[in-house]
Amino acid sequence: MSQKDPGRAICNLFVARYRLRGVNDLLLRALNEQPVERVPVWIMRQAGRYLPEYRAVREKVDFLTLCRTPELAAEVTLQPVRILDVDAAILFSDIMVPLLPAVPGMTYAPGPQLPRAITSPDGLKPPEAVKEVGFVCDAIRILRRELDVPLIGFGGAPGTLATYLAEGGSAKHFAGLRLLMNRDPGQAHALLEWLEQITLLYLKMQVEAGAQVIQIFDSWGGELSRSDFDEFMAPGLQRIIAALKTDGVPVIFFARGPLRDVGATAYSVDWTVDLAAARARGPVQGNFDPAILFADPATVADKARAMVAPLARTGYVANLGHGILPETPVECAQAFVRAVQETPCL
Ligand code: 1CP
Repeated sequence: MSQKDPGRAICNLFVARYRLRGVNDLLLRALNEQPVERVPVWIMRQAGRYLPEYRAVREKVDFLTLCRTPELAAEVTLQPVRILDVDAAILFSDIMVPLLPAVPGMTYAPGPQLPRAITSPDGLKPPEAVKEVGFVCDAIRILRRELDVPLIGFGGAPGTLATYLAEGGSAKHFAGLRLLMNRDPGQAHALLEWLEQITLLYLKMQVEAGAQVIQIFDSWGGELSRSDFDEFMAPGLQRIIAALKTDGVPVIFFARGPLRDVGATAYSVDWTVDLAAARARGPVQGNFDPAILFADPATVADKARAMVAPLARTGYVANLGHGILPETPVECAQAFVRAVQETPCL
């Protein structure tokens, strides 16, 4: 990443302000490749069903009510910061939330369920309708007052959102979008461009409200061939990421499988990717296999130290390679975080 990268400018601003307030800015410094005393760590999907405190809130309200109520969304965002002592918070919401205005009748069970599969933006609301989900911004504003670690905002990549739309929700095999890309490439492009506009507006709303880092989740991008990814997905992702970086926000791009360059500040990689090779290309995040958190806490700590030690310098953010699993023992998540935080930098 070049020194002229605009993402660095805002990062430097936040770093300066945070130093004055004496709060934890390790994530911002690591993404910015500035010196760090230790590697920052957080956990993808760190607020969720593995935490008894989260389940207690969910017993009272359904998932969408939780997302739509800023005080509750802020509360469950804070839970893992308190319980695990992680170095970043991630807004509690879901990748499908910005599509609520356009897709009435969406429910969760536990993954998103749509009344019907959607393969075209025809007849749906224009991208600007995303402004109706302002409750997300209200949650961000509450969180910025409460937090002493950086706040990550997030969205789904257009391709991953399209995967759920084309399927009508969660599915066993996600072939719907790939079928559409072959059956009617023009319509696939139209759907993806509509989602690109929604995503950019939505992420900019979060930044304006106070999100300091953006992570884009492309959970299904790795399912595509290189040429399909390059043709259908990469240009839109590059436009979204370039626009956010111009606004001065560091962007982490998460995908499963191979690391594909889309101009991000940092790449979040899964456990099938060689971490040292990924780090050689630029700032990197990852890539502990969430299944290791099912070993005993001492083994978890040993394996966490083994992952972090060779990379213990700036430009690296420790995390899992994908979201934490709902059955994960809390003490193993805590052992992971603590082991990373106790590993000194080189
Ligand atoms: O029953 C419940 O309480 C709902 C379970 C749940 C939760 C806790 C869902 C439904 N979403 C979430 C929160 C969520 N989703 C966060 C919260 C912030 C955090 O703590 O990290 C985030 C970042 C997401 C993002 C998300 N949702 C992704 C991308 C990341 C990934 O893991 O790949 C995806 C693919 C989704 C879709 C989704 N939403 C919910 C579920 C169970 C799923 C997966 C469904 C499926 O693929 O079948």
